[in-house]
Amino acid sequence: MALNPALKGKLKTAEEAAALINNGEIIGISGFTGAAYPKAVTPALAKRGEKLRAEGVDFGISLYTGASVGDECDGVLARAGIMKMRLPYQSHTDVRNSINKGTTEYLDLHLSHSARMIRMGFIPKPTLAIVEACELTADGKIYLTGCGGNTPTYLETADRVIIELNSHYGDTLIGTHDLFIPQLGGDIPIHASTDKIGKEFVQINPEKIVAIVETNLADSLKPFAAPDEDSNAIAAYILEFLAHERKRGRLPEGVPYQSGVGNVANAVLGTMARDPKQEPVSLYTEVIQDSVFDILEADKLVIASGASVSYSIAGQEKYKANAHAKNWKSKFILRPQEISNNPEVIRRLGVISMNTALEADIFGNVNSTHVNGSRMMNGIGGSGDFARNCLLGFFMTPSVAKGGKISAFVPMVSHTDHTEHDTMIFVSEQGLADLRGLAPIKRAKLIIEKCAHPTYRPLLQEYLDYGIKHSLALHTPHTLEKAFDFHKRLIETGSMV
Ligand code: 0RQ
Repeated sequence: MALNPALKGKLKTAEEAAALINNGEIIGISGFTGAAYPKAVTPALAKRGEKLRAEGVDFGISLYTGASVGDECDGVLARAGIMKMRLPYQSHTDVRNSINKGTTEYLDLHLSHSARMIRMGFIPKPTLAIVEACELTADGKIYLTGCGGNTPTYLETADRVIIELNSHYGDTLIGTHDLFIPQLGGDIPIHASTDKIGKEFVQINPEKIVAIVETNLADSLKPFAAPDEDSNAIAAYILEFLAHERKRGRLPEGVPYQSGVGNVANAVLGTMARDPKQEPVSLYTEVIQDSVFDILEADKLVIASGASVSYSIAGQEKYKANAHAKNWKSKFILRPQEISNNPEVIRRLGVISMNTALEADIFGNVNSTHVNGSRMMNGIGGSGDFARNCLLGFFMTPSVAKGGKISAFVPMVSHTDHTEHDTMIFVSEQGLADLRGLAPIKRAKLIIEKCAHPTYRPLLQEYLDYGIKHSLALHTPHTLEKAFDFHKRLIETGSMV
């Protein structure tokens, strides 16, 4: 794919492109969960910013993404001390530290909301977009790499655009995109996970392109560890429950799955792939990970529709080798995150949703984001988009963290991302609690019995019993003077026990 001669004049080095970025710039980049983020211009920008700051010059930028991005964006910019503001999701240690130190302001947004808020001007529009592409035409057609993300909106709203033209994936992702920007009052006519409603490219005015930087760099995602015992146990409970629901006639065939990131999500999809009784699987999800290959190879994948393909290095090579050879390309649809995570579509399709909680309380509220109510972990990501609008929703977590010092099940969550009105089924390695149709006290009893770790069951039961005797009301019998005793003990003694 030689660069069109009309565009050759815009070729620059990463350093030359970074020199075009001003102090105070709002940069909207491609990238979603470690895929398709810029890898050359942002490290050059970090170096430039660091140098300017060492010379006493004030320099900082705001960074808008699709979701979490690699160290070549989040890590370098946070370490250089030039990330003044960040949205809508991150999961990088250095960004997290910068947020929790108060150096970086963070807008933790539902992933489906961010693009429209920017287009509407509720949040300042990006002044510059830096976008990874695998192909570019002289008339301004941009073919994206492994994510839809918020990229179409950043390309539409930014005044200037820098393209990282990355040859790593070759042409294997061309044709997998379905790019569609919804309009106020307009429909999103997706009636099945396989439906395509948009374009394979983003069209922009080519005059907006101020630099093109050629690269050949992989997404630097770590390989997945084999699922641990807890993840396998959680996966087994979920699959047993789904089989039970199907038998009772409460689970229609063919409804798609969303699974969050990480170990448990991989364990669930891996177990599905190995189960000879498993029916064909459709994914209407946000992040497509290596576990999709197990389903593909078991010949059980109908379609994987998502906002990104976040493959390990080995996974990227595997995809490239099979994209044409086995026509794997036809099994993927990459969408903007306001479509992959769209409440209207999630509800219409009846998605089965699986996400991980940091902690949950006995009455059914979930904290996905804040340790001890104040320390940001990653962000709500897409969990809220799916949890509130799915057909069936699971929140999964090991029953304890930090070697048993922390119980994932507490009297009252220290921060609420998903309210009791949005949660349905909790699962830990101890068991599964189906909360549907249960009033708060019954929920509490079931969560304590099925999901809490045996060490913490008596303490949780004690809180519930005390509340039933002493609370001001018996609908949700909290006693506020004791509601955070678990967290207070953790802060004072290092353990919730
Ligand atoms: O700490 O890394 O120091 O060992 O939190 O926990 O169990 O490894 O689980 O990596 O799946 O992360 C909720 C953060 C879970 C994630 C969260 C500590 C624990 C460990 C990580 P260490 P695990 P995961 C799809 C949907 C919100 C966004 C979302 C998340 C570390 O799943 O960000 O769902 N979810 N998006 O030891 C203190 C507790 C703890 C705790 C665990 N109660 N208190 N620390 N840990 N529980 C993706 C997108 O939207 C893009």
